[in-house]
Amino acid sequence: MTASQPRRRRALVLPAGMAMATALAFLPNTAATAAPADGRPAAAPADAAAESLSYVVNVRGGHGAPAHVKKAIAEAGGTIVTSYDRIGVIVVHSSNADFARTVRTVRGVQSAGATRNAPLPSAVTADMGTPRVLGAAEVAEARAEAVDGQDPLQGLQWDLPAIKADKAHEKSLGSSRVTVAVIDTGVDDTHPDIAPNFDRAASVNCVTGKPDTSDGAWRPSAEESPHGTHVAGEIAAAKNGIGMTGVAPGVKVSGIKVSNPDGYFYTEAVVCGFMWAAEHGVDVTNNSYYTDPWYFNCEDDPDQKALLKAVTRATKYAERRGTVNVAAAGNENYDLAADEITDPVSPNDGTPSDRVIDPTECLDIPTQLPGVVTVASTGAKGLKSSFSNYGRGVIDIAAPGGDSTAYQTPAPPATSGLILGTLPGGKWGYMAGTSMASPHVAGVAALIKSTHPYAPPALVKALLYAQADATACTDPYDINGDGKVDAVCEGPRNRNGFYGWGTADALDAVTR
Ligand SMILES: [Ca+2]
Ligand SMILES: [Ca+2]
Ligand SMILES: [Ca+2]
Repeated sequence: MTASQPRRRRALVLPAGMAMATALAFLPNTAATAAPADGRPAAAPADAAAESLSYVVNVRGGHGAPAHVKKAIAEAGGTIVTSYDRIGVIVVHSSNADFARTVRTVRGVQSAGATRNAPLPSAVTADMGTPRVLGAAEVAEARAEAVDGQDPLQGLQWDLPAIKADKAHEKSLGSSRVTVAVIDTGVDDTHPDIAPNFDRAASVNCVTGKPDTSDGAWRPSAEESPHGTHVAGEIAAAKNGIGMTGVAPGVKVSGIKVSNPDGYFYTEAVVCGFMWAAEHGVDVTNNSYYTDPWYFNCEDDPDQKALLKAVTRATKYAERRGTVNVAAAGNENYDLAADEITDPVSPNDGTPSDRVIDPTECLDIPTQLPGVVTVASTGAKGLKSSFSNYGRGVIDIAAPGGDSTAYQTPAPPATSGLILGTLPGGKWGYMAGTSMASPHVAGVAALIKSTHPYAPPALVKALLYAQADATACTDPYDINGDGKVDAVCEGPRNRNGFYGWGTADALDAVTR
């Protein structure tokens, strides 16, 4: 099966029996070439001027767009798609190549920028790999070895004991009054492990930047990525005697679909997603992606500045409304605290070029935004995953996202170093990435919220960090064993660049 997958989805597909030589492709310097969608054909930027593009226009929040701004948007050839008045973010389509430059000069417009380089709708098609679907023999073997009181596939989930979730479930599965929203490629709520815990009221399709609440609009199509469905199962697959068990199998999970059919996560969709979560009682959002088309957004670029402002306002609004936002740190083995990084993939819907940026000034959205929980990935040995981004003062916490089985081999009965999750069509399968680490932290945050129902986001985050098990730097870090150091960790055992405050702890979340 060939699936269209988001370019910047934060999962890697690592074959279980990956040979060392092949696995090297995931190591530093070559990590970018191993990124999921680098084979995507580039759209010609010249096309962009001729066809309609999408923009965000930021004005002062709270009162709605002033009439003269609306008029100026229309005069500049823009059509307002929707307006998030509380945060002062207006989503606009325009075919005027000078639209952003024109409206930036209007009184009351604080910033404005194109959210993409590809025209609407994008004609670019991705041809991507898929997760490794669990075979019938593997299911049968896992079922035969299943422990009493556990779901049949739980023996394959080494990631649950890694955060003491198995022990936690003896005390609590989490509260059905808590909802985690999966802001992602869509969620297949008909899956038998997701259906029992699905929150329809908190689910929506935000792909155009404007909520589409029609029934099932939150689901991925057959051609779209299973990524969001995998994430949803990691968080809240039911403990129901079927399949697997999520980190917080007693909480609710919703699907907020924000990626378009080509797999791009554009700013207007992401803003819509956070606003929907904020206004529909969502306690925790999981964000296993970066906003396209820029891996890093620099404030000295007028377009990127507008995208940065729009998503910052939306995440802050959601947090003020009680939502803890959790996000994947990324899969390029970048040191996000370094003086500079060369980003070879942006803009990923135009013509990318090597761009040297300072990651303390140009931000990876949403994971580096203020208030967002930044999650690094660990493998089956509890060490930083070969691909995981890191950085002292940037990483808040670590959790299992898997790694090549050759680098970090799990103890039996688990057989794969990747992470088991749910897949559309009633299947289960393995994926790896910081995309898979973030949901573990979202699940633990949901357990904390279950234990402390009145805790505001700041307290949930404080408990998350205080309860995390301090994990000292791995030094030297030579994850592929070739004698060359692959990344350097800085900081003390309770606050360092690989693991932040430590490894997430599900047992403390339900008992303290
Ligand atoms: Ca189950
Ligand atoms: Ca602990
Ligand atoms: Ca090495």
